[in-house]
Amino acid sequence: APAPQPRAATSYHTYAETLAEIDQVVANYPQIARKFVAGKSYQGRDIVGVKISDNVAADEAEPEVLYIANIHARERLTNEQALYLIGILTKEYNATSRITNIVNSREIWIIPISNPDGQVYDMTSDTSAGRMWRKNRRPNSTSTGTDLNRNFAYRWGCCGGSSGNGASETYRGPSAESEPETKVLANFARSRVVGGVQQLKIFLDIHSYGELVLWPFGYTYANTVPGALSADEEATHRTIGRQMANSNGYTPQQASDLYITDGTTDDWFWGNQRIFSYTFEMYGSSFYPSPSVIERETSRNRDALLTLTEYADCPYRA
Ligand code: ING
Ligand code: ZN
Repeated sequence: APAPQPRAATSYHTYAETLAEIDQVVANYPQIARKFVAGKSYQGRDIVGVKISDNVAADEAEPEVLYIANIHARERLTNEQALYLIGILTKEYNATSRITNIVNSREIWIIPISNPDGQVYDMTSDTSAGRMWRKNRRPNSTSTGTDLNRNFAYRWGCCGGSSGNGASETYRGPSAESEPETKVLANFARSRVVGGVQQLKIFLDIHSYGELVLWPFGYTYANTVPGALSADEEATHRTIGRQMANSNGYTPQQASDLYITDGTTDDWFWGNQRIFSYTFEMYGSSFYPSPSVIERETSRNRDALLTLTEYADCPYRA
């Protein structure tokens, strides 16, 4: 019999609907899905994730992968992509061998809404075309909000593509990791260091839009970690990015070839934590594509996401 397919969303999930969906998944699949709260946003909302693995309650010696989405509030397809991934990994477990193998041999952490205050603000009062909000909702000296994807602590503010003006869409914040949401994500990654070894081998930050697969660095056109890794490892990092792009039809490139940025998630996860890091820019020519594309544009990444998860045991990352 064909594997049961998750029912695709027909409208964008609010924060509350996302939490309800997570509760439903963990109730339906308690052996392989567990809810976790990574921490709280500035306004006190839970930053919620789902861990998916066999023996999910145990911390097994399996390579780990972290997926995050909606660090930018208005990038509405990205939460749907995370929920899609949670859906296929659970509903197809013991039905599709590729997924069974992945769930049995990996620990997969998925945080669908990394910026809940911004997401709620963007969706409040209008769920079809939102408020075009990007940042978090913490007040600053001139305005509101820090761009969380400019607030990470690797070469923060060093090189361009972020702003010191609190009114800017790319405001980097008063200091690296100044924002509660940044701290929660970075602390979560640091918490996965067990016995001095980072268990997370792969990180993906899902954005929209532009149909791109990006990899570090953003702060420089160079692609090496100073003094660190083998040329082979650097090359493998890029090869995996190109392989995903080959699968989903996105354009693969180093982040700095799009534009120079500093303080992004990818640069910190790679430069500081030595986790293979990627950013997707999903489909669209706006942040609010018709919900009728959710099914097509999330299932489009099925193979890329499964491939990436499989690469968590890449020998360079053992
Ligand atoms: N674009 C990303 C941004 O934060 C990006 C592009 C991501 C550049 C990661 C460099 C590194 O500007 C959107 N749409 O947010
Ligand atoms: Zn974004």
